[in-house]
Amino acid sequence: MLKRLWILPILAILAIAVVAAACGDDNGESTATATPPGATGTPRATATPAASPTGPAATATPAPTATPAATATPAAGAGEIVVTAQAMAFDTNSIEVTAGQPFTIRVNNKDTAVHNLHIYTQKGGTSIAVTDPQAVSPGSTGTLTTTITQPGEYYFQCDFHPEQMNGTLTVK
Ligand SMILES: [Cu+2]
Repeated sequence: MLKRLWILPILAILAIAVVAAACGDDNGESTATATPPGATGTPRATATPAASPTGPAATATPAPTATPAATATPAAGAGEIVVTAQAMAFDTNSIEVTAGQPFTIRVNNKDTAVHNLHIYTQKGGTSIAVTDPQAVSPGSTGTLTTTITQPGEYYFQCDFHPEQMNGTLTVK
């Protein structure tokens, strides 16, 4: 009788344990399955937008650095016209400037002869302006700065080689 009395509670405990284990497994599986989609989806969505703002902010920083460089380039070349003298010739026979605005012509003498650039009202006309110095030595530069208020076509030449080196200065 004693042995049977011991067995009953043990069987009951085992039965309860099996049911509890079964329920526990079901709860564990259902809970585990439901949690991942909700939990995983939310953090990922939050993480993506957080990373994106960081990227554009870092890209925007180098942009301001590029702006000053671009602004400096046009400002330096705005009022100056460069003309090269080489092989007894100017590299252009046409220069255009704006009426009433000061302009500078820089003559780079890359030749072995002396040159200059002289502006006249017309060929054989009245002098308006000439480079400083008036005789630009080989390998050096001369500059001419003036303002012409009257629009029209003017004449420029090298006084040392007027037939080979000349052109038209247009004032608009
Ligand atoms: Cu010349």
